Amino acid sequence: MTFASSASTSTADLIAARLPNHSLPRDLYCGEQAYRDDLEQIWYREWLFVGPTCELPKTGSYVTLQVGDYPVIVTRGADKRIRAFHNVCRHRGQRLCAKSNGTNPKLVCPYHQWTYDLDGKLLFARDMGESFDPSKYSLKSVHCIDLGGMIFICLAKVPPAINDLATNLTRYVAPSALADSKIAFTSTIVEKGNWKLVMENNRECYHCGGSHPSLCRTYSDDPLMTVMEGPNSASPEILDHWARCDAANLPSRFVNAPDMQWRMARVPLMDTQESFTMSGKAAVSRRMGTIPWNDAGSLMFYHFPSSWNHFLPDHAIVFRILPISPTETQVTTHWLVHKDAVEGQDYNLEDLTRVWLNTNDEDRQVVEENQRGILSPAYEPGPYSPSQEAGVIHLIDWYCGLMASRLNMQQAAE
Ligand code: 3BY
Ligand code: FES
Ligand code: FE
Repeated sequence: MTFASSASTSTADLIAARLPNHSLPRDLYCGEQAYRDDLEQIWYREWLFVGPTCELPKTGSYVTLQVGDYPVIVTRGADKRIRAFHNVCRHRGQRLCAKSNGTNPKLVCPYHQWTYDLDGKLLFARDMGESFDPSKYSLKSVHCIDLGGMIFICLAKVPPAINDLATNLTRYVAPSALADSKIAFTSTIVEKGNWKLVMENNRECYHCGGSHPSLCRTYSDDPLMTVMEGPNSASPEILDHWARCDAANLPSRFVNAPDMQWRMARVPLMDTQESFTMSGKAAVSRRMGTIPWNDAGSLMFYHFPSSWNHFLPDHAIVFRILPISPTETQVTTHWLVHKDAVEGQDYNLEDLTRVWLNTNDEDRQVVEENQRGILSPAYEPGPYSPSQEAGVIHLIDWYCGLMASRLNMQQAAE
């Protein structure tokens, strides 16, 4: 489903005309042009979260994803390195791998069986003649980096700097030992809403009381707990938690990119509860990594445009969003547990997944209704709550700042 935007208003003009601290003009949430511009300026240029490295447990493991027009494949080679490639055969352009994940010793094109090594080199192509030089037909690579067990890719020729995120994320997730984890469960859903509505919804808990009965058993919807505009706006409870974590060398204090593209902080759950379960108790008897206590809370990490995450003592939940159309977004969630935790013995899937399966579905419903309302010609941008929706303001300001500078630069160059 696509919706025509008013042809006369460019994305740059829509952004220039937006009201500060208000939701965006309608066409930015549903227009075809704005969607193309979001792909070109954001999704094809920023680092994007793919998934955890444990999704590629051994040589030959692969995952595929679709970023706008680009099919991408991520593999683990014989040297154990994780690499990303355009998932496009160098013969006549077949999509090389159609499955979302699996294991293959080599990448064989289904059309004429050109065969590539896991590092992208073309190994075999039948009947191509004497002068054919396979070394000229390796898969095209995509920038790929492993940050403490979290895989990111970037489609740009020259990716933006990632050093600051790399240093912080690697340090903050180290106690969760993601390399020693496994995927216990994965859910993939499609929300009929623009990707910015999906991310906006995640950046506030103004809606939590009204929408998330199971999450609210353990997760406080106090904006001082969930938004945290900076290290000093945290509640006394969080400050106490950080002091306790400092003493145990557990990285926990609020750190962020200056433009708020990412933020991480460890916050306690309500009433010293342990995990996002219906009971509030840990879902997995075996803790991950070296996290010292059951009540260490959640290390919350988001990264625009594609991810938010919770690293709990007993499990981690990592989320990836990908735009599918102006009004559709794919949301993939993985539940990670210690690699030696045994299902049915150390955890059961129902306890582990119930709260966030519910929460994702509740978020899907509010996002879809949000999109439906915005599609009305009667919609007009409304004000964000300064206390409850500061996180949404961070997102929208980051988005508008980046889009304005890139679109204006492009215009100047034309
Ligand atoms: O997932 C998060 O980051 C939380 C939970 C609910 C709303 N959001 C701020
Ligand atoms: Fe891949 Fe022909 S298109 S082998
Ligand atoms: Fe929610």
